[in-house]
Amino acid sequence: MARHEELPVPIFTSLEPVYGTGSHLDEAEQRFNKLKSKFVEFFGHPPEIYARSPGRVNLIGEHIDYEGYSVLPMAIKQDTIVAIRKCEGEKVLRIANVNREKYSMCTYAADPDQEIDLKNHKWGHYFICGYKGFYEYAKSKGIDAGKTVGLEVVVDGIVPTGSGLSSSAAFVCSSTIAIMAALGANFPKKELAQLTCECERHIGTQSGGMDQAISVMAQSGFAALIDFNPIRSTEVQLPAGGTFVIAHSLAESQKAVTAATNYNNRVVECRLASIVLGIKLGMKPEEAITKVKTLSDVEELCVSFAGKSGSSDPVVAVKEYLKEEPYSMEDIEKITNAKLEAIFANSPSSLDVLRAAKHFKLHQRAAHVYSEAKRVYAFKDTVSSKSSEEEMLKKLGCLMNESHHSCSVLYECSCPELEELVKISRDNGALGARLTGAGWGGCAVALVKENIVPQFITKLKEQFFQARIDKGVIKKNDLDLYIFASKPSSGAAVIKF
Ligand code: NG1
Repeated sequence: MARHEELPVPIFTSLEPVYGTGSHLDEAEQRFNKLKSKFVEFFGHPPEIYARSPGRVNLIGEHIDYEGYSVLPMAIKQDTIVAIRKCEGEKVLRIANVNREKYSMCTYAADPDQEIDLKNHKWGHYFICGYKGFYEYAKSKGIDAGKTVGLEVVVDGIVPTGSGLSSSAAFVCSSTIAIMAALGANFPKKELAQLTCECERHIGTQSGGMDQAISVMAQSGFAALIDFNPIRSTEVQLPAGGTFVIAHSLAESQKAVTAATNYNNRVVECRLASIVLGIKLGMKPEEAITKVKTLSDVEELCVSFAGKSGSSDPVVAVKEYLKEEPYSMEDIEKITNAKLEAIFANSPSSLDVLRAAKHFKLHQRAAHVYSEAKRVYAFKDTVSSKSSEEEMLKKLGCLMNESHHSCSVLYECSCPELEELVKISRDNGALGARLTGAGWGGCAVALVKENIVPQFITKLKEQFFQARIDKGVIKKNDLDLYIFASKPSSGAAVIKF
């Protein structure tokens, strides 16, 4: 039997298979009805087809997907729905949003080769990522995508933006799948996961593939271990007595805007760390520069170095060969025998990083990546072990706490609001709590025993959110958008009524 990621995106004729029953279904029905009536209001007729893709919460494995390491996220119920209709006449893409006050209609030419104007950030750019991605993929596979046509589109997204819950991937994946369905194609889920990861890079971040992979491939009731190169997803059954509570720090993480100093900066630092390690461990500089792309590429060298002292931990090599003090550009160029601008000449977003950076922290970033990669497997092994549920939850909580410490101290992707939220979560009985997603704002995720979830949420509302309500940062009535318990939800789907 084919593994589920080999299968195409499921096509449903009703909402139950996606949203289950009860209040989730009622809420979804209302959203689909509203989306349809907005479509009629904007374009004068109903859509032909809908596609939806969820956001995700990453349970463990932060900032390691782009280094080639496995991660362990789960899909959440909040998703983005894209309603779409082809229009044969005009070759224009019209992208509207149910929330027209916040997101005004964006119009683009129906041209898959168009460049995205990164200097002029617009919400509709994420749809264009999917549009370009669809055609790039079709071309690479020799699939005839036919003549370009106009598209009318209305979007309804309820994954909070800038929250570390991957609203961007939910939007890019639902857009790509809607375009694919409107044009009569359906690619296997793992191909879609790969293509949506690549096409989201048109927005300027050098993202790994975690968010798109889980959004496309998630299965209701399970978290997933996602491996890369090739992409593969393995179901992970979480212990029933624990619940993951997600809370927003209310600091918005503007990943695309801060890419040069935050997200892409870390990608570049990891590349530099891996090149320096490669050279220190015996590679010729030219060879390291051309062959080594990620820390996983030099892991074997590091492990065999560690082996000399009876260890198998790559961090032993990091401690030996990467100094803790920040490196200047010149320090690194002395080791690489090449200008950093030359090494990154083909990557404009990396050149932006070099222009913005004062120095580079290689020891800390590599130590985070190697140790976090191990924690992902320790998490997976713990849930599949024979330990009692009590022990299992305790161990998972510890791993989450260690992950947060590493993100905060070594990777420096936390912020004061996240630190406060994590501390309050632990003080109120969380077995473990950590930032989730890229960080620098956005959400924290806490592992809480099922039986204390209501009181845990009440305490966080009192101790973290009340002061923000008093200051007018958020409205009391919106609190449930900012703190909620989450169970693993289903992945992407096409809906055709
Ligand atoms: P967020 O910003 O939380 O959606 C980003 C990346 C992931 C991963 C995490 C950090 C994108 C689309 N996603 O997630 O691939 O690297 O940061 O673990 O850039």
